[in-house]
Amino acid sequence: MQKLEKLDFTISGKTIPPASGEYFESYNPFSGKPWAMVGRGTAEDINHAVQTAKKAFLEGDWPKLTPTERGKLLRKLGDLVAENSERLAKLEVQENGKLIAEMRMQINYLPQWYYYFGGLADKIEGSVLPIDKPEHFAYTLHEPLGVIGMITAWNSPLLLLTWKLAPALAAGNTTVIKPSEFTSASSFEFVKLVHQAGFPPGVVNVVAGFGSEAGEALVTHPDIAKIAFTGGSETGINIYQKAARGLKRVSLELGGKSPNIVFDDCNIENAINGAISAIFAATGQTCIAGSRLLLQRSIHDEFVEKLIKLAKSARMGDPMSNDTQVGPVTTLPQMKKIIEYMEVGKNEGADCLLGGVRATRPECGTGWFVEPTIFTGVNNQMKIAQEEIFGPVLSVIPFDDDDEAVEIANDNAYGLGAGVWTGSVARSINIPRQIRSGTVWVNTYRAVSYMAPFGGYKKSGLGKENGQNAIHEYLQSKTVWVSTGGATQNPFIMR
Ligand code: TXE
Repeated sequence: MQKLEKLDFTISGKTIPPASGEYFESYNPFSGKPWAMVGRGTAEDINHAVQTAKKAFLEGDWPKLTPTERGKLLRKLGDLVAENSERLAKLEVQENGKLIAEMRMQINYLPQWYYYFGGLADKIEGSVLPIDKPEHFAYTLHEPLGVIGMITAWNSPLLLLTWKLAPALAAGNTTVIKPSEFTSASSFEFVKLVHQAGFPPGVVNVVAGFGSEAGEALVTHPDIAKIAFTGGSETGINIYQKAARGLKRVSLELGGKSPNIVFDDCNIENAINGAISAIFAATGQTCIAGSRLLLQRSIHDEFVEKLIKLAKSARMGDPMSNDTQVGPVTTLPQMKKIIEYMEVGKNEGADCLLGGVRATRPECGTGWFVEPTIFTGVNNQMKIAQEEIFGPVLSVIPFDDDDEAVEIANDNAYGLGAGVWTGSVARSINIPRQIRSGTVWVNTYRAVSYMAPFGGYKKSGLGKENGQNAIHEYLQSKTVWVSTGGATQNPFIMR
């Protein structure tokens, strides 16, 4: 058997093998076969990386840089990501099986985060307080937190990392990154660009490994100031509890069960395109997947018929091919989870009008594919309407009027995204106000930007990524008091 390439950690700018000497396999979801061996990080490797990042935070070149100089480094990093985008996109497809067209677009967009937060680095201003105490001068400073642990998921490894890293570095922190055990390779390649851009060694470190080993070691390490996490809600809650013991800050970008609400006054063709891309793009493996399609009863049957016709036309196959429209599922456990939910839906009494099984089309080969699936007759209390499946499985739920649409939309533990399709100006303003989720799209879906705050309500998370305020997720404020009065007074006389 051909020997697989070994992927090691980056600590202090150097390539470091795992302390245990152990590696695990990384799989290509299209072939279902391993293609590389990834270092299995343990508490020892995490401690090494955290100590390195702590040193880089406290001494050396990094804390001496002015915010303007940090901004320049970030912009240089953005340029390097742009120059290397094709290579990084292909590497991600090899590990997460998402379409090359999508990953190319995603990686080509990443430099904007480095430019935006690079530009913001020297615009963070404290304030002079119009203080009420005579003979005192008081002002505030915004200071970095220290070493940030970043734990990412497998669906969009470098995008999820960039949303954390760009503001954290702009704010002056240092980092230890623990990518998903399913998709470590692109983070290793990316960190080489960080050093090529001129960031001092130790500012950005990467240690791979499993959640219960390397991940937990990072969350519980006493020198970590904050954990920035994207992943499943149960893991997020577990991290939140563990971080609480060390009084660490957290930002958590978790799952979703987003409602996509279609009113009968909308442009039907637009809404059909929107509904399809909301659930089948990225094979449904996005936190913002529009997995609950709420259809006004008057257009239900016509809409479903057209929806199925379009969904049926999706070409499945090699995600590296520009012709493919639906790729494989990223991981074997995820594929099994999706198939289980398909069975749950059938047993709950929903009507499976499309798919509902593993895909065995010849073009899917030995890959981990499931058929795009549409359930109708779904009641919002069913498991397939309440729980995050994270796959191409759509639950169609009928409603009669605006109040009922809002009630169904909000009747869920999650609150990440929501879609509203309508031709009415009043609805386009009134319905988003009533939806309890962090983002609402009107007559569009899935749009994100470096300048638009993103994050969940309810069980979808804590904190916001993107937009100017995201930098404050990585800063803390200090108040400085200065006496201008000369002599101090008798401490036993209160003023
Ligand atoms: O995620 P995990 P999994 C959802 C989706 C999916 C489910 C499970 O529903 O089916 O989560 O996916 C690290 N301490 N999302 O199991 O476990 C882990 O190593 C510290 C939604 O892959 O949350 C990886 O780096 N870290 C989501 C990261 O957490 C731990 C994207 C995410 O893995 C840890 C992905 C621990 N105890 C899945 N346990 C989204 N928001 O888009 C795991 N990890």
